[in-house]
Amino acid sequence: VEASIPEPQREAWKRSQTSAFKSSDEFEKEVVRHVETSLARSMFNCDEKAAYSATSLAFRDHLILDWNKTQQRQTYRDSKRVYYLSLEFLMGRALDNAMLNVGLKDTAKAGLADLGFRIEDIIGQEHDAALGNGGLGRLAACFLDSLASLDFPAWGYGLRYRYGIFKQEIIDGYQVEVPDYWLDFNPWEFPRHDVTVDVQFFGSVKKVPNEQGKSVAVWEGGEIVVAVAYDVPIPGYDTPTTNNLRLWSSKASGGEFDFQKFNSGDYESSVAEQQRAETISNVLYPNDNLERGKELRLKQQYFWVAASLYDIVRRFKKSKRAWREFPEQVAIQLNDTHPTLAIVELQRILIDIEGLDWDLAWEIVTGTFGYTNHTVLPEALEKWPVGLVQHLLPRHLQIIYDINLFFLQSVEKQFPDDRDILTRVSIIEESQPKMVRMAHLAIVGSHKVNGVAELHSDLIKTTIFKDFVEIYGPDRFTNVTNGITPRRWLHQANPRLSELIASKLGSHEFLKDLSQLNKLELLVQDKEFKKEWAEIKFANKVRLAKYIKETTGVNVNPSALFDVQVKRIHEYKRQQLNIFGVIHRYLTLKAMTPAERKKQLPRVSIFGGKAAPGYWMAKQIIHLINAVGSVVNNDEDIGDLLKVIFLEDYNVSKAEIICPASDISEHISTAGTEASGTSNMKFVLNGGLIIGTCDGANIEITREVGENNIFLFGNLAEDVEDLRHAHTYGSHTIDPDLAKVFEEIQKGTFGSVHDFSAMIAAVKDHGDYYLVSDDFHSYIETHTLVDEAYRNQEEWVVKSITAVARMGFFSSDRCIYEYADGIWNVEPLPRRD
Ligand code: HBZ
Repeated sequence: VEASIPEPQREAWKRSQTSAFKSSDEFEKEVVRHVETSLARSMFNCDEKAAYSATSLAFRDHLILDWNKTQQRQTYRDSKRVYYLSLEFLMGRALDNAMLNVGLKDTAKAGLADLGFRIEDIIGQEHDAALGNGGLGRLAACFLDSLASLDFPAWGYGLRYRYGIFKQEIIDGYQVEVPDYWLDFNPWEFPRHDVTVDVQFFGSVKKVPNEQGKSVAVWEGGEIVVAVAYDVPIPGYDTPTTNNLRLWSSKASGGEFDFQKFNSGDYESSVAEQQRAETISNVLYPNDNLERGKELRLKQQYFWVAASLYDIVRRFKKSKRAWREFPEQVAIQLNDTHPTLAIVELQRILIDIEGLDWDLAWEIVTGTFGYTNHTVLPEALEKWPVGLVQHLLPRHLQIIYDINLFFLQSVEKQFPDDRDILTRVSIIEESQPKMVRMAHLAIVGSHKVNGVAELHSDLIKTTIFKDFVEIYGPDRFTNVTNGITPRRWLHQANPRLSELIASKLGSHEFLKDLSQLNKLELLVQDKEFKKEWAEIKFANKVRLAKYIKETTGVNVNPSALFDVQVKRIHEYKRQQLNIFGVIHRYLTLKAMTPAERKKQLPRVSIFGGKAAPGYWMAKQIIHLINAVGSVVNNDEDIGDLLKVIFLEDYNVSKAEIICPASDISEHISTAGTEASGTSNMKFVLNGGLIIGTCDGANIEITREVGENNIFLFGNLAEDVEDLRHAHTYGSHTIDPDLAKVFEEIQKGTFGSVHDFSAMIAAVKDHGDYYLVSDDFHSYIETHTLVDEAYRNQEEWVVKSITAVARMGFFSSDRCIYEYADGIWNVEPLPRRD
């Protein structure tokens, strides 16, 4: 309040108000101004990088003016806000998105051309913001886009990693990790050096009497690390609403380093403290669906959660409302269990600092939080050793024990004759060492728990969280099937398709209401439309073929069937099944006469994805794919009939080139393991069909697009347990076609027999946990069906159009409405007062 300008001077401010550029002339002026002032360059040394920087700064100015107005309006209205807590935001590039959402891409294109640049080259200069691993992080980014586009008052909170997910290089067929230092120039963030939070670690707890003689806990000692806010504006599509993503960066308290120590000659320890503090936000952990229990990871979690909650509570307190109104003003969504300490931290703030009673505080806490689960894989469920929590966060451990005590007391009352249930649901696992089960804490501390696709939400209710359904009843559990933003994944990635659709539907409204795509079904027999549809797919394949040539040196025929599997490399996602299938195809082709071969349909098998650096088996899978590629791609008998490509360093901006160029994409996880999947949605929305198992969102995609427009294969989730049991206790025979593939590998056809033996042993000798052999036959047969279907291009295009027309459900806008309605109880704000 003290910082605001007094009434009499406000006229002068209003007269001087800045306004954003609208025409290409104004845009050019802004670009030149930024080149000459912000970048201190001139027309004599303005390369594409500088032009990118200046263009971004011009758009940033645009966004931040909208951002200011949005924040003022949201503060003035003081309605309920959503806070999305996620350790990952996989944002990709910002410039193209900003241009499209603001609606000034054509203006910028003309302006840049006038100044001597091609807009695509300028867009291509940007380094991806890659603060995430895979689906979970990208989902957070799609949600931010939808929240802003739908005018919800919403903030994201995350960590400002200095290094995002590593850059992947393929050297001699092996993955090599290179650090992703992306911050040397990032025009999309605003450092807020005045917005800081002191975060405490370690120390001890003592009980002291307060004024009323009641004993209260005081957490003291230990060390302080400072969180500094960096704000990233999130523009909505076709709305002035611009929300905020606040990322925290860590720095040492007491300035850069301890001068006293420095002056007394203890240089090393003064710098060490600074470095220890900065380490917290230094690097993103590169594991997806695996938890390794590292102390630094827990530090990251608490650091981010404590800073975010302090900020949220500070904002709430400005409204001077009563504490019990907190859940009516604040909804906090936990993106997986990574931010679960927020539950404990809010309880701590309310009881230790604000002096509320436990019960009222706990009612506020559970009314505030919602928890989204993204996996049933046991190795991905977070657990922390009690000793580690005790050491790092002594007061939080006490509160966790109290939460658990009250929870178990109520369970005991409910099920007086069942001792086992207490052991099963306890937040503390009585193992050696004892562990804090974060998922249990998240369920107990939230009013809603959701899975991310129907099958997955059913599975969590019947398996890992079954007891909690008994305890709380089914209403605490719900489903919100994932979605993707059509702005980035159709309009931005596939501009020609978006324009074609807009020309037929009469406007771009479908980008705001994706269900309108259904009107395309009326056109499936329109010859001209089908022709254009097919031409666009072909042009996208030509673009990808060019990219493949540039990056791998391999020529691929854009008329071949493009078969794509891009996602993190993981045994449960079964890239090994795909590459075994490719080898089978290769052997089949080799066994043919040249005349027979001539009749075969050419195919390009395209792979991409990163393996977690410590995931040895995933790295072997990458190696095998590359090894197969170097044999097959150079086999003169085969020529164009089969090419095997591994695209290095798959990321968001590459996905934007790859998704529009697939004929078929692979979503082939062992049934019951992939919670949802979201790239399946991206491919279908771009007119590609999919081959998949009955897993995750594939099931709902099938329901929407119809069984004729998708290729399903493999065992069902309900049969997996029995099959695994049979592998271990019965006789386990390997599919004969797969056995031939193994023999070929073991002959050394693809080199490194030793390297690949573990992949084969996993299937043959170690119980084939992921059912590769069980599903192999059905997989191969289904690929034959794909080939047959593709031969009939007429029909294929009809399938492609029909599928796109029926994809409306998978917009992340629909997800956000479901969260807003069923979990957050928030409403959008009107765009203007
Ligand atoms: O979340 C993914 C699921 O595997 C996928 O099925 C789903 O569509 C998507 C969005 O709901 N999960 C992840 O991407 N998980 C992680 O990346 C991850 C990262 C760090 C962890 C654990 C998991 O510690």
